[in-house]
Amino acid sequence: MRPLAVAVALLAAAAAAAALPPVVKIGAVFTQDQKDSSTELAFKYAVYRINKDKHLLPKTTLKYDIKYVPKDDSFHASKKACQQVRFGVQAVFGPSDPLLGAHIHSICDALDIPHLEARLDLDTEYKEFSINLYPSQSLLNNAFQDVMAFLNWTRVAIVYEEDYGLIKLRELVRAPTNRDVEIHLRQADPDNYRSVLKEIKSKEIHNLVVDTKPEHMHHFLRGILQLQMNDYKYHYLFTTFDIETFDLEDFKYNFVNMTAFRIVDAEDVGVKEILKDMERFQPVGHSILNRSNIIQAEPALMYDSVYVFAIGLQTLDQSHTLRLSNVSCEEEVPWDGGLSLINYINSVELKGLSGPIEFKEGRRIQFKLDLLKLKQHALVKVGEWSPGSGVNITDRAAFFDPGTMNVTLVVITILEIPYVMMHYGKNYTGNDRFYGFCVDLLERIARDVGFDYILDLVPDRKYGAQDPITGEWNGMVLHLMKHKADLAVGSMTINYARESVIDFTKPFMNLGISILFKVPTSAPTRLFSFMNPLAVEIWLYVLAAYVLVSITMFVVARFSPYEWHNPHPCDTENDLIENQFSLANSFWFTIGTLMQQGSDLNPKATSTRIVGGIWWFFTLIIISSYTANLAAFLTVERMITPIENAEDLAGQTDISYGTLDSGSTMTFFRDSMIETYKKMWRFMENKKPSVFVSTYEEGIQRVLEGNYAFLMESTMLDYIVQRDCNLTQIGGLLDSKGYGIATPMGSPWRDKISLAILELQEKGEIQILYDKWWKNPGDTCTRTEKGKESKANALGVDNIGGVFVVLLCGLAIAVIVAIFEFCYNSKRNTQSELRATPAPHQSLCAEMAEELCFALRCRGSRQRPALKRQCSKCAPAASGAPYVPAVLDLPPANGLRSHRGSLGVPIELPLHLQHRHSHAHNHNHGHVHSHSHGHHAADYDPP
Ligand code: CWD
Repeated sequence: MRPLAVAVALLAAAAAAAALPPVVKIGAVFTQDQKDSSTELAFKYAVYRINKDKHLLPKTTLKYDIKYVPKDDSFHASKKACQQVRFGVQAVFGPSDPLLGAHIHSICDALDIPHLEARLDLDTEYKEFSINLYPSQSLLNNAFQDVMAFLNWTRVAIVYEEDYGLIKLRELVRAPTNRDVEIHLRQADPDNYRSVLKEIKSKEIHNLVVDTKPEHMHHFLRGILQLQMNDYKYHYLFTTFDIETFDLEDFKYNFVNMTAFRIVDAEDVGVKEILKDMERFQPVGHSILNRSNIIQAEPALMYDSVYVFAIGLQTLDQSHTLRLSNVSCEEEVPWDGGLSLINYINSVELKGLSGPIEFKEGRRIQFKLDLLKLKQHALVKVGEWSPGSGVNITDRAAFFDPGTMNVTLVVITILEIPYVMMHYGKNYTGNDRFYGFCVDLLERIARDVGFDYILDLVPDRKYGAQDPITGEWNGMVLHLMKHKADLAVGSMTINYARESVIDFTKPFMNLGISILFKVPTSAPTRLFSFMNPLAVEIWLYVLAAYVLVSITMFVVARFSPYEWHNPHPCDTENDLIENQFSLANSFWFTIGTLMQQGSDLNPKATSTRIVGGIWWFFTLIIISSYTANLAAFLTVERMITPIENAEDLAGQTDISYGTLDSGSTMTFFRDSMIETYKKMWRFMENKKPSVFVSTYEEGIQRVLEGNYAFLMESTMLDYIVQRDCNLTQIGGLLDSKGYGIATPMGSPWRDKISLAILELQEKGEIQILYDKWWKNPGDTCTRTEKGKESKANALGVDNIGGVFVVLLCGLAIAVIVAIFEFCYNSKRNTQSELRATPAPHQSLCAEMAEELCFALRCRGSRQRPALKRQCSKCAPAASGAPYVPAVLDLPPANGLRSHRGSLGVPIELPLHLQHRHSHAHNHNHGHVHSHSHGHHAADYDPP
């Protein structure tokens, strides 16, 4: 008995250690059309591989039961699933159909049997017994959105096929808040793929998200070819993971953009090995891999799901016992081992065919998507996306490089000398018909970037402007917007309105708007043109200065005692003294010096000399300024320019002005917020007949006819004025802008051409081209330069106003000195011993008042008595003894004796006066001394 008991106990212990049963049954449900499909084969291959693997489940064998169910027959599918449950499966795999999948899942959920799926599940609710290896749609939508944002898509068409397509891609429809994306949604099936594509093409939408059924993809691709939507302008982002399995041969080498994600990284070493092994496994006539040994996403996910289950079992084996399920659909009693098994499966982390695998609540949260882009010869990996790090583009050039293949671009242009000109004649065909600056530039750019081109003229002969009412564009801009051309080359100005509907390269030339006008006629010679060097106000000021100085001279001389002298020094009886600066003489003195001729008059007093000196200084400056400017005026050719700048144009209506029609110059004035330009626009808009011209030649013609100013671009203006000496530029530039090569919005050529332009600029090639086409080797009109140099202006107050200030200051000083002299003299007089009166000295004020009265009384007269008055208070003792002024400027002569008066001023008295003088001297206790040295007027010695 004892050995038997021991043996039983050992067997029981062994049974407890082997937690997994030797056979674990699994079920798989496929739709009937999946019979022997790559998905079924991948499932079988996975089971085969796991059973072969001695490490994964060494003591357990997986045994599968496969059921095929008709599509759309959920009843049948449920029945088949129940059969598998009865069979004792520990997990159910599939099916991929969403409807059938939901039914199978409800059975598994009721019986606590793990359900492993690899299908798109749009139901976001948590399912306890489901493990889905297909990435959740919201994460996939994030991936698509990231790519769209990277590509900067602003107008997108989403083409979907399944009814649930809209729910599936709903996150894409909701544009991200930071970007303004216009989305057009269209449901399409093979019957209307073409019409939907046609509509998208007519709407000029070039970016498409394509979510069609994989089995219909070739129809869709054919539609693209039929509608010729297979050039570089179009970009298709496919939602399928299986783009590599489609035949894209027809789309290679034509630069159409095709992008998609793949979930199986076929370049991964581990994946490659499995696929190689799979290839050997596949039965004859059936294949898991396609012709190019690529596995589709569905079989790969099926393979991975079996492995996830196996690893779940393996981990469960380490701590739990897996009790076999013994449940049925009829009893509805859940399997008690199911919960722990699903939990172990949920925590599996694995690197499978579909990359890293991790789950959270049965949903796959870890995976890696490779971003593929069709290049010329093949689909290549250009980036990656994963839930944690988002999109990582490793080959940006793949999206923005138009390639180096021979591609022919349609280039439109407009005839404009010297940018684009045309040879007429049979000898010239194609691009050879055109020549000019822009044609040369295009040739160099095409060579650098690597494209061919067909140059053609824009039919409506317009650059392109937007109608402010309808909002419609015309000209080359419209052509580009409609993708009727790839490039627009010419004197095409880059501006805001255009840049918002088309793209521009970097500018190749800078310019601004200026005024073209007819050369002004020479001013007729005038009789009084000698007046021109000085401004009118200066002439008036000079006249005023002349009068002022003359009067000042007169007044100052009258007040200054040193300007009075005996006119007849030899006449000792003469008791009159004289002042040379009468009113007339004062005017004569100033005019004489102004005319640089001088006069006989010489000021003697300090005050009058100051007046004279400052006036000489004034005349020196005025005359030399006048002479210098007169020389300039005589050498220049004066022109009559009725307008000098845009403000002058705006401020008048006699001369009409206009611009090129539908060009950027016109829109500059139309859209300007500057008052002057607004005013000019109102004038141009309302002027009848129209001031807008359709060609700039017409504008020039109107300018030459006269009374018309043409507002045009400075580069063209330079070209014209160098060649036509009757035309000239008026004023400077009104704005600053550049010419660029225009492309349709989002064109891949823009950046390449910009680079080429920058390179040509740095090498100086654009300057060489400019010189070639602008600099006229023949007779260039240099009149403009001469005109600019020869401008001479009348001197105004700003130029020589200072000399008037100096003059006024000088006069003020002279007046002050004269007052000082006057006061000084009056004071001396009050103390003078020469008074012929024994009367007491009169006060200074009285003396000054008397002197003042006298000066004023003898208004214009040059003479006054030497004894100037019979003072009431100082009446002469005898018969009116004469008063002797402070200075009696008498030359020494025979019979004359010199005295120094009480002022200390030497005086020469006639002999007959000397007696009286000595009398007075005695009377006044002898303050006057006799001197023998004489004084001449010119040798005036100031006090
Ligand atoms: N253009 C213009 O508007 N005014 C001009 O004088 C010349 Cl020469 C041309 C057209 C302009 N460059 C444009 O792109 O619209």
